Amino acid sequence: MSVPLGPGLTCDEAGWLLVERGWDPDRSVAAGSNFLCGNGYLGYRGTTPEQGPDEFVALVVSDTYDCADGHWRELTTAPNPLFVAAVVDGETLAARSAPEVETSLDLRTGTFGARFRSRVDEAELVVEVERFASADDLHVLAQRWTLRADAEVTVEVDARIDDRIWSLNGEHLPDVHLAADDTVLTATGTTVESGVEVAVAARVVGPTGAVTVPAGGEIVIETTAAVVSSNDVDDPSAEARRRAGAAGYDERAEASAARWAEIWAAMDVTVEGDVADQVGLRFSAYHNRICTPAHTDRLPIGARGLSCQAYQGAAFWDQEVYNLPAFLFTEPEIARSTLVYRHRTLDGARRKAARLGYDGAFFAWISGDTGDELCPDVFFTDVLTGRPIRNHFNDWQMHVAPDVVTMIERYLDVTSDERFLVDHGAELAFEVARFLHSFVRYDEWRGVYHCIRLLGPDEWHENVDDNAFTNHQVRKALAFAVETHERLTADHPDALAELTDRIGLRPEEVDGWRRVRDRMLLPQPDDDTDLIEQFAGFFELEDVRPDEVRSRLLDPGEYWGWPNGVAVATQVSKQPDVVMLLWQQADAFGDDVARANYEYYEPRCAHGSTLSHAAHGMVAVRIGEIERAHDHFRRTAMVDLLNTAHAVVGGTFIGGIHTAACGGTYQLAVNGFGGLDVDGDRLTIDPQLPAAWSGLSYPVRWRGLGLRVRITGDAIEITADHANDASVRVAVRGVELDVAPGATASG
Ligand code: IFM
Repeated sequence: MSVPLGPGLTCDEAGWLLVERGWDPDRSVAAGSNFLCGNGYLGYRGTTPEQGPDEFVALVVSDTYDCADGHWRELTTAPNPLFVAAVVDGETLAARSAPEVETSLDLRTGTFGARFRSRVDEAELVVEVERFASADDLHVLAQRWTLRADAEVTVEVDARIDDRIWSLNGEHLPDVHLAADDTVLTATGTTVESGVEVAVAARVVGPTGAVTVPAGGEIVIETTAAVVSSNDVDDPSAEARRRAGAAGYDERAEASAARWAEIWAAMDVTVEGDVADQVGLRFSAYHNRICTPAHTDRLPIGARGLSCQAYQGAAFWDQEVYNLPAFLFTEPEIARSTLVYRHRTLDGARRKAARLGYDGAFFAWISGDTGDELCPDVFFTDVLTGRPIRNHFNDWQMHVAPDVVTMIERYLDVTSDERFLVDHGAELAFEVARFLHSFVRYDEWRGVYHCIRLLGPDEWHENVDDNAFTNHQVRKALAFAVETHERLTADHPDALAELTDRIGLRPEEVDGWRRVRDRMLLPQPDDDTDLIEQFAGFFELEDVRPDEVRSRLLDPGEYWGWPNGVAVATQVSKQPDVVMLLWQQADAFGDDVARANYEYYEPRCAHGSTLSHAAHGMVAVRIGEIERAHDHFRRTAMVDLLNTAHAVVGGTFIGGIHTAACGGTYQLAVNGFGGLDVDGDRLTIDPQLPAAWSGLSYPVRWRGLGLRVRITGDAIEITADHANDASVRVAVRGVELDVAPGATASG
């Protein structure tokens, strides 16, 4: 039996298989992203083999940043090695025009499927497709294409590398060279500005050209393809050919499925009682994993992953706040390598700080392979005037810098990975502290430090002072830098001496961090209302709700924010800001403050970012508003499946998978409803499930130990892995348990 999720969209009862019936051209951007095959190295959109660039076919390759149009540096889309078309009587059999069509994604193995039925004269023809991006050999894609006919028919089969490429901003591979030897086709090209050679090879097995299919017969084309760039090896073309020819479809499929089984064993969360939530959660975990370049610590997690080139295949603050935490308790080595990426790209952040007149390192708002700022000064257009809008995301939205540092602190709390702190974390924290120290302004009259002229998480209100979220994050990051300095002084003096020497750190700098930490202006809850003001003067803005503001639009495509959008002079926010603070610094405020601010700010939030619902959901769980949190969960888990976000804003394409929502969904399920956290040297579990969930179960990997938590009604069961070499200490609703290897304990 299938379970309905949305128009045309269903899943199986086990919550693994997504199926879409029918063909809705309006959903083609979303469907291609949703049914993406990927593996952190490449992403191949969920389109059918006969489709072309005008239908958003894309093979997005990581580590191929290039600026082709002089404005946007983005990942390169490569020639399509999986193109297969069958032409009968001059007509291409196409899913788009077939009377019956079904596409699917099996999340268990990351396998895309398609099936469409067409009639040509007397013959009924069925095309079936199966495809995956190998989780085992990350350069490899494989596809099996089958055509069945119930009456004899002659078809012209065209299986090749399609060098027509969908690219958002300019042609990155203007000259693609096609070649073929006996068994393998290749396409090679070099990116225009960065000079990266990209090679795609395809081994096509099966009959091509004019083929007669007998009545009741079939033809099968199996393509094993590989993509390699000169950032991987010296001779990408030879390597791509080698990998494409190394093994056939079945062998590749088996190896990939085996790797997926390991990945799911580490991260699969099961929800009992609601199949839609189950599949939404798995869909999110799948995409959060395949958008992550887990194979390297050199590359970022893109805000749209590898589902298309939107947001340039680059990292925002989303990476640390949304994507990374989903790995903290499942594959902590991925969380680590994501932070090592920030360390490796420190020079880019240093260049940005210096360019803008600051010290230390100011992380790019949009960060690619070097850490240099990729966010252009101008990216939206005023739809009413056609004039460009200068948004200040790249120079004023500076909370990304302390956000990275506060996530380092969180990573250390969870993992106690001292080595990371010494080798990478300390330098990151010190360089960010230098930046923050140079950014803040001292107010002699009040004796406090301010953050002025900035942009907090709510992107519609630019040019504000003392944004509560930012000021608190700045203080936290500085406190961490000071503590780290003290810790290294005590425990790792040699490493500190080396670092101090290398970055030229002076003792008075650390004193300066202490001073700012102690005198930072920290917006506090009002004594009467408990409300924290989003930024200085926020409560003086017009107090209206999102619907009222929406009704003032002259054009539905108008940008709501800076400098003169409809939300700017109002208290309507694009996304949580104070609520974000209550999530990220939960311990800093009591439950009453959390409740008052959630109740005040949530109705004034337009949820104009897909980052919004997860944050609200986390705070709603904290204040015991579980059903409201569940509503946020559904909205964040289903944003892509139900295609509820805009693909174009202010004239800029921002479609694709919303990877932050994916990471947020996972956090809301496990750390929110599942109540998983850490307190010193013990795990804490304090769950609160939505009424629709009769059970929740999740795996945990923590400090080298493995366990599974199972919650049903009021019962909580912890089963420790047999392979553990010590007991796991867990506080279940405040009661401490020591669970021996292989044992199960109940709380
Ligand atoms: O980082 C986010 C931002 O908070 C809202 N706009 C989209 C960005 C990328 O997801």
